[in-house]
Amino acid sequence: MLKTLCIAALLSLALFAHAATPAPTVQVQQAWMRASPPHAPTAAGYLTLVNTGTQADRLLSVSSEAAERVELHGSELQGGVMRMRMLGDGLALPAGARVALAPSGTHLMFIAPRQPLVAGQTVRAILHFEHAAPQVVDFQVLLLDATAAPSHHHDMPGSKM
Ligand SMILES: [Cu+2]
Repeated sequence: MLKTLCIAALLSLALFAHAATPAPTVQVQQAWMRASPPHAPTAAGYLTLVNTGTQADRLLSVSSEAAERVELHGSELQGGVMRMRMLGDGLALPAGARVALAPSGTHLMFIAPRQPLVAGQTVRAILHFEHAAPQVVDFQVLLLDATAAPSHHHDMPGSKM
């Protein structure tokens, strides 16, 4: 009887401890890409990340079987030309913050997509965070002129967009 009570107490303690330290959580919203012609050297992916956890997190990398590799890029205006740079140490996601990846800003760069991106399809990728568990995301492919978003030029070797 006493033993049973002890186990019950331990179990409830364990449950309480678990509830007191929620797992880091990052919500993914509005993941999309623009449809691209065959043999396009790159394709940009956009999404919004919301850190609903209580500690800062970081998007470290992205993997996808739809491209040779996926890089995290920032964009900045230099002499009237939008240039991008690789974010080597990832993207900071402060606790409670909503971080939008959008045209002319931070984006995911799918290098050498294995297939043309066709509107209506989805492109699957996996987001890897510093704390949160890896997360599978399906990017919705939209028509090239589906949004009024400004064009985004990439000055990468071999990239002619
Ligand atoms: Cu880029």
